[in-house]
Amino acid sequence: MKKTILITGATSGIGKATATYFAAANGFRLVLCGRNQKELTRLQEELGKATEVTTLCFDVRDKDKVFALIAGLEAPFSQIDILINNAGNAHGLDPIDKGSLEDWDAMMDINVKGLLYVSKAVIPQMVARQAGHIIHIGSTAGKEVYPNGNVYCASKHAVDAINQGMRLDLNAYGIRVGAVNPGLVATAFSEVRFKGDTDRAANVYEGYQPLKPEDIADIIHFVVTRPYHVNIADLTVMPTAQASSTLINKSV
Ligand code: 8X3
Repeated sequence: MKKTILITGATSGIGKATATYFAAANGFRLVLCGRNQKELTRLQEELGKATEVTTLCFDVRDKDKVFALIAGLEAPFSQIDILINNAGNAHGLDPIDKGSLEDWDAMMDINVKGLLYVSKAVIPQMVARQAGHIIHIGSTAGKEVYPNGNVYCASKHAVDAINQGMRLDLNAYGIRVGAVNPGLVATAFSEVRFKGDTDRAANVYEGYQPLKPEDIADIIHFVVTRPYHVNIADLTVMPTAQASSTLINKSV
């Protein structure tokens, strides 16, 4: 029987790679969520050749829309078996005394509060069925703090805490909860962080082999396809060239 997988932030980066990966894999139908209706529609057309796909256009910050659209899902998409909390962004890389309030709001609102809204919209049906799987896309920035990472790192440390807390609280219902925490992945992440400064963004991934979004999609698929008694609770993945947020070997 096919499982329904809901992916937030599905129109770019790790989310899009994960949607593409699961469409090609056997046994999954997709609920793709994102802010870009045009790209959602394009993905629905492309991936719809391989499996059933529906789309929900919302910003995870818009809690009314998040709850309304998820509640409005119809069969065969209404039972969400797997939730991938992927939507997230970095805004700026400034020392704490120079950071912008808008950037701070965006990171806390999207990475933390948005993740909570989507989770709260999905968890009750999982509790009722006493089954389900929630995977948070955290970050190495949720495991260590690096210079100028301040609020972004705080938001990802919050994801780490939410992952642990959710696993504790949903344990009684037999729901699997875990996180995948990537290090440096070559996506539009740095372009967003540096607000379109493509040279600065490209520099982040230059001189070594970063992870590709497909590498993370492959790992998420591994996590999802373990037997039900196996829960990957917390997985950190970095490029071989990366040992920490600040130590990258550019000679390998
Ligand atoms: C993305 C990885 O190192 O830019 O979360 O924080 S990093």
